[in-house]
Amino acid sequence: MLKDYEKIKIQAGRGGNGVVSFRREKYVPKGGPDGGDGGDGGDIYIVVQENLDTLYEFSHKKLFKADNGENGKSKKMHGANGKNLDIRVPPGTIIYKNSKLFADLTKLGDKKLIAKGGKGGLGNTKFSTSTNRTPRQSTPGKDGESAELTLELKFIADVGLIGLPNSGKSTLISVISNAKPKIADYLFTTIEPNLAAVDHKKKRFIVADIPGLIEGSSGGKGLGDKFLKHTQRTKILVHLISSESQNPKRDYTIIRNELSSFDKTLTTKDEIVVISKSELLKRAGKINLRPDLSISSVTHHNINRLLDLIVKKLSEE
Ligand SMILES: Nc1nc2c(ncn2[C@@H]2O[C@H](COP(=O)(O)OP(=O)(O)OP(=O)(O)O)[C@@H](O)[C@H]2O)c(=O)[nH]1
Ligand SMILES: [Mg+2]
Repeated sequence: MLKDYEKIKIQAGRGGNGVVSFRREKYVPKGGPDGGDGGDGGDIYIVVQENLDTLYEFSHKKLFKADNGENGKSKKMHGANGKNLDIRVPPGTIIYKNSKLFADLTKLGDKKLIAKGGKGGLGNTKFSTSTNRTPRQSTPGKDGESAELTLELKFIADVGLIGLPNSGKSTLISVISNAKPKIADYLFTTIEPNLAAVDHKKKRFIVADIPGLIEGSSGGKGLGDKFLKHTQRTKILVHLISSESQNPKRDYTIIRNELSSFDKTLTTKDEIVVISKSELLKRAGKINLRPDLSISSVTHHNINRLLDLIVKKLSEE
């Protein structure tokens, strides 16, 4: 299962305690205070990393803690600070902290402090005054910040590949990228969205295969429309309609209606309308839809033209 929505808990490190201690040296019976401060608790950061396109890790690990600071020591020694913790998420992760939108991280390397570690406490050295040279006071470290996070992943892809089941989306991906998706002559072969990187004429773009759209998806039919959120950030849509269809225009309208029910702005995205399996066209006869292009993933007819068109449109965005 694609993991694109998870809840976790985070706990930044607690500060170490300050300590009460007095110098002990030969021939100095009453040494002054020498208790050191506690170290600060570790902070927690959210970091965007490459090669992650799911929130899978967060489906089984639910609690993330940064290290506590060490307590202070005698000889005015400061306790060590707790180590910070980086929580690594894929590009396109939206983070809610205690149910409030905290950040929408889209770029590799983006890094944000999400929970501050507690301050270390003060050792008794800090309480020494002219009137009190033997303070027995120190303060405890402070708790680190804790929070509940909701992580929601919306893929960052350039192109959303949409179309009814069996329209040839996965086959197209297998022809234009190194991805090896499952391909078969039945509906819902692909059950979750996949990302594939396509290199064409020194340009690279990311395509997301959005499976499972059928009439009624927005009402929960089939796989439902939950995967459509992964098209929201794409720059363009490539809409495949099989030449084998009895009624290509109807196929086209079904998908457009589903897009519109999910999110009206999806229908304003730049779209390339493609008739797939074009080498079967002769048999299928005339079709009632004017596509931008007809392609065949089997004979490779117009595949390069499709890629050219995608690159051109992406450069116009
Ligand atoms: N003749 C011909 N068949 C094709 C072509 N492209 C795909 N097919 C066939 O069409 C069927 C469906 O292809 P898929 O790529 O699995 O279709 P899909 O859109 O990914 O389908 P789902 O994963 O179910 O949504 C398979 O049997 C493919 O071999 C093509 O260009 N020509
Ligand atoms: Mg498929």
